[in-house]
Amino acid sequence: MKIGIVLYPTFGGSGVVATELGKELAQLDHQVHFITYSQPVRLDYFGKNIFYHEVSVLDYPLFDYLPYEINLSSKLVDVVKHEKLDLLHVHYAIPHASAAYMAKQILKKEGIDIPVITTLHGTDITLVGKDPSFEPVINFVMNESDALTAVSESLARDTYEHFKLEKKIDVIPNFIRIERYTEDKKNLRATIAQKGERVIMHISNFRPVKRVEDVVRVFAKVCEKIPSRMVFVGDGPERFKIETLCRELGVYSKCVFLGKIRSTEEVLASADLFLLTSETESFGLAALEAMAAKVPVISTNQGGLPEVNIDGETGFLCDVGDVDAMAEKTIHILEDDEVLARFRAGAFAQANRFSIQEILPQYLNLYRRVLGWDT
Ligand code: GMT
Repeated sequence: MKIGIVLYPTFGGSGVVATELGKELAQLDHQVHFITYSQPVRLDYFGKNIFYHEVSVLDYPLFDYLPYEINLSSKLVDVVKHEKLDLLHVHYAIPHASAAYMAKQILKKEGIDIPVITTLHGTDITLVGKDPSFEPVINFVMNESDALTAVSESLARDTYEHFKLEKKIDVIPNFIRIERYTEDKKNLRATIAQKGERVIMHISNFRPVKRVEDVVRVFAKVCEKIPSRMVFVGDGPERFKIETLCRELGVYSKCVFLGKIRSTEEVLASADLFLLTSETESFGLAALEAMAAKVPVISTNQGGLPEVNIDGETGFLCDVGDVDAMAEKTIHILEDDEVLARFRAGAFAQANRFSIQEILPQYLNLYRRVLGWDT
């Protein structure tokens, strides 16, 4: 198959999932064309089946807002036509699904029928898509997609609830490339923490939905009982506020801010526990990455997180904002080596249920169904 993958090239989970999917498809001898505005952060090699098409946006003084969607649609027409793609798989509905719809109509006029699969990732539905300024278009292009997938049962439910869908959503969970997390990693623990300290980690884009302030409050309670270090990975609009809160709570000297890191597996190998305190998460890929590194997770119980983090087995689920409960559960896991080892084993077993080997066939079966090749 010749597959076009449209994605955000950034550190967020949707870009990571889209890139890893494409790389695995290329390993299986499919031809994969990534189409976006810069080289995806996880596209760390080029092979015989991997191609990258950069969308450049024409700047013109009249434009206050760059017409990226139009440039993307034009690029999609060009790549589908000249690379003879079999299908387009777009990740994150905004603006990729509407750009693909426009390209599909243009190509239809030229006698080319290109199937479009839209994968919903979460904030494209729960935060942005359902806003009246996006809803009519997103509702329309979801219904016009040849297939629609969501990364969790929870996200599928949210989508049915907030939109007038005329089509079934296929739930295909996010996945993990386990070997990325099990290969020997240089242990950064000695550079991050002092001997005997536990390492607690948080990875996110530091947006309000992540409630990173709760991570700080949990850590401030935990480090009163457990010698520990807090490692923040990622960056975003809330980072300054978080650093300020660390100083206000007197824990700044025990915190390490590493910023954006391309390969989170390098740092996760040095963690003992992962905190994810989001208002909601359609899936929580960062939590699954932690589990692949044998790191138990304390997370909130919203959205798709209960489909990933199993309470009492891979970590614990707590109500949003309940920092007392999250601190208590964190201490429970970190204060005893045997308890920590048990949760590490549970986390790793769960990660293997979401391995790319388990999940990729679901995407391939969907592609064949959409192409009518499954007969
Ligand atoms: O908000 C983010 O974390 C970024 C966003 C994205 O588009 O990368 O993440 C969403 O997609 C990820 C991959 O499917 C999911 O694991 C995240 O849970 C989801 N974020 C939210 O729903 C808040």
